[in-house]
Amino acid sequence: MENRKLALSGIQPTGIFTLGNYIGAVGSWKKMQQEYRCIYFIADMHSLTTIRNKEYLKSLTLKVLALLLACGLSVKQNILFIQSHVHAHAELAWVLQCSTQFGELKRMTQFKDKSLKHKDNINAGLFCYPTLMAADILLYNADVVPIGIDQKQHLELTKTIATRFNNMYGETFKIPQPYIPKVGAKIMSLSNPTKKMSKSDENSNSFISMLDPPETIMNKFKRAITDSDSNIKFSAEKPGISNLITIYSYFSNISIPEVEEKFKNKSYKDFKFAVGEIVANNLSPIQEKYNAILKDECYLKCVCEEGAEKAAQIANSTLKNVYEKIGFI
Ligand code: AQP
Repeated sequence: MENRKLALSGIQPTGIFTLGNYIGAVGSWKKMQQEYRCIYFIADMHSLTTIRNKEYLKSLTLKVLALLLACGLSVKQNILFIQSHVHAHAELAWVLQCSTQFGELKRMTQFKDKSLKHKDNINAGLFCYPTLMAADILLYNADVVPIGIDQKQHLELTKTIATRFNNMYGETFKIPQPYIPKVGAKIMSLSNPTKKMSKSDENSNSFISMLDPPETIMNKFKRAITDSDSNIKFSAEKPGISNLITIYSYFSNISIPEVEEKFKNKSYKDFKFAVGEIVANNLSPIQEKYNAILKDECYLKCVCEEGAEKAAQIANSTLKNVYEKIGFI
């Protein structure tokens, strides 16, 4: 009997993912593969809330899959699949929507933020996004969900929905816990460090894409907005330099005070160069692997098929149990 805990998480193919997605989530996914049983998926159904371009979505989904593999996710150890391939996600989401209050969804900050960002397309899917996310998690009875801090509110709602369902129909779902990294839970935009780094930001200088070449990475860090001070010190009043310190700390595996000590007599210019260099050096091997994996369409197809089959087995059994509990015959 397998007694390791289960970790589950997903990423939307709304763009090639950024350094923020990597530090906040995908990097933890990789680290967790030894200690946990892991299920990871590409959330193409979620991305439909903002993307309405068929070819763009198709090609991004495969690219994100190749990039996850290049980041070191093992399909031998984990289940890796595409969300829309497992129909139980949509089905359970409907059931959970009927156990979720309008007021609860209305309070979600991501809905408010994305409604402002996509004023011409405030669709019902965007509003109900957290109930689909709850289905994603509860179908697999995940113990922990590795996420960046921006998704914490959605996970809290998942816990509320699961508890409510359990109270109403009897013990059905495990209550999941968030797993938020201590360093890098919210990597900020390079052009506006009070805003989260996002892969769909229209300003490409605001984020580091995992596929940016070294020169682009160096340039983006060189142009990163920092304050007028010159001390390399982490503080809430200095979000720009603090963001860069966080990124350096993550890749160098040294603590934030150690980063401050290491660069205490250096200028912002020198530090930005060091951050660019360490990021470029860490992304280069991932990019090389990505380019090789993306060429092998047969392999990618096979990964999707095997992943979906394994995921569906677990998800369908949970859904069957739920349908019995709610009285579907
Ligand atoms: N800036 C960030 N810092 C740390 N973690 C982050 N995450 C996202 N941005 C940061 C985490 O990455 C995981 C996957 O995110 P997602 O693709 O499901 O959606 P998102 O949170 O909406 O990410 P983006 O990059 O901001 O996408 P768009 O631009 O499409 O809205 C999640 O665990 C998230 O917490």
